[in-house]
Amino acid sequence: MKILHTSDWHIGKQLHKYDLADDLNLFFDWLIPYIKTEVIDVLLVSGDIFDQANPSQSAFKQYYDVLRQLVQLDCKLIITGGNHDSAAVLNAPKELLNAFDITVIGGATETLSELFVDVEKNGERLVVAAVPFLKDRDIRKSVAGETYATKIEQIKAGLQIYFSTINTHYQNHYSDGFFVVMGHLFVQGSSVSESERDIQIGNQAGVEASMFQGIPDYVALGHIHKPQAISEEEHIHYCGSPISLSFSEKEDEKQVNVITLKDNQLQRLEIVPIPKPRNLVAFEGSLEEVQQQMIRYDQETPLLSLAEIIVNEETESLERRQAFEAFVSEQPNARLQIVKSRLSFSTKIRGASDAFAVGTDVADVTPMQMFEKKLELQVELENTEELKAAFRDILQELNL
Ligand SMILES: [Mn+2]
Repeated sequence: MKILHTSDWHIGKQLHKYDLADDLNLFFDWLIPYIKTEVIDVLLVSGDIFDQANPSQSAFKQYYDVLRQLVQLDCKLIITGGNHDSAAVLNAPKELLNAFDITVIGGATETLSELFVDVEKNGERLVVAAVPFLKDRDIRKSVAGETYATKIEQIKAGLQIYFSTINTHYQNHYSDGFFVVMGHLFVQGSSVSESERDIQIGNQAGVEASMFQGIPDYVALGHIHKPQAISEEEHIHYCGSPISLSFSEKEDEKQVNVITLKDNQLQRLEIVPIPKPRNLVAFEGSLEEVQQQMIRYDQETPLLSLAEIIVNEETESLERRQAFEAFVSEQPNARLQIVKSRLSFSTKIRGASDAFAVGTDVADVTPMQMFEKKLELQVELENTEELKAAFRDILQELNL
């Protein structure tokens, strides 16, 4: 039996308003024949199917188009919700998709047994605990008046209990199969990129890999976009997003993980690279330096390269600002599309300083960064740390 692990498709994602639908289509055009020729029996998608809780109509179309192609293959699909997904949106067609041998677990279920999927094929038995992204309320009973640190500890303890109950359920009901646990969460030891939403308070609520107690035969994680093994020995892996979703992922080699079973044991784990649909590039320096680098850029990929430009100039002047704006708007190289640009000055004119560098798009600023900037401007405030902690709690409650 062969299992393919992927995650974080983020259908509908735009990179600084540039639609990445073509990138995903190229991934799907590669994935479908791969599943067919390699005879993949089970496809696991560990969360963040969509980029938005309320996907656009074109995002839905892309999702159903790929599902339609997948159901024509003899491959069992297991899809879980991530922090970007709305459980209700993913679950809405659940029963219909079930009729096509697609299991969808949008969010935490009433009972743990509902998360278990038992797949038997060619004399092999695979047991999947399809754990979706777990919301705070799924794992923690909020206690009024507690401190921030204890809440984090509570989330961690809650996750630990949750996953150990999953292990116990497996041991009590299915102990002879190959056991895969899916999850969409931050497991400590992983390095993050810009595009993972600041959920569960960044890194602080990360859990240790030991939480899995070495019981699953493979842990198929989603949430972190950079592919990585958290534990080689215990087979705990992030397969990463199939396409680059932010400039911080520009160097990542994207992959899917393929697990081959023999006699209900792991026979082989393959890291299969995904062909790169486009380059994301960053150019930094003075305006002249950036101009030169951009003109020299000559790499060709199936899709247009997307550029981030960061211009640092010595002294602030209107003339430099205008030159920068003209440069950005003229798009100096046909192989490149500038999607993100920023201008900053080492020496500011007195009084001209503003909260963010010129060219900073409000979409690039997280709510937390915006709040911190606002606090910086309120010089008379003394309890800023408390305010930050309270603001973090609000963001967390709202799932932002
Ligand atoms: Mn994600």
